Amino acid sequence: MEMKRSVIASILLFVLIGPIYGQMFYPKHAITKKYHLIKFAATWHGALSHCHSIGMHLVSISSQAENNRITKQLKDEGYGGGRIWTSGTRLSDDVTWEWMGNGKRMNFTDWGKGQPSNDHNSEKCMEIYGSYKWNDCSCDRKNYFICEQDLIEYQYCTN
Ligand SMILES: [Ca+2]
Repeated sequence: MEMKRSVIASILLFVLIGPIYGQMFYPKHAITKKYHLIKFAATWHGALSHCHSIGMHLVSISSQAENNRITKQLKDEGYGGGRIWTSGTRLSDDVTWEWMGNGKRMNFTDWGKGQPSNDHNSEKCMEIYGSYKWNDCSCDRKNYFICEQDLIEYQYCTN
């Protein structure tokens, strides 16, 4: 009986204290992204696996704001006109463009004029090229690429 009572007391304590405990150890946080331009040339699959190997993802671009941020960073790093892999691809069903980095469909796009052109029916991966516009090209091409890192910023209450 005594044993039973202490088990119930422990469960009650856990239920009551749990949420407070959770608040203490999981404060509010926001995820921000950091982009790393990787300056060696790799195929699209090579770029994808390199980013994974360093705990990141090959970059996905989900909005105009994100596109602007990446364009600005490339300019700042002096890579105007360089060809850069992103995780954009239509490899999964040959039709639908999606981001391999985050598994989402490509909603926002910024294709260059006449792109995606699918030259020789062999362009299934997406690169940034020319004036920072998007182009579909062969996944076997060797490009520099951008790995995307999720940074978790904790926001502690001060009052
Ligand atoms: Ca093309």
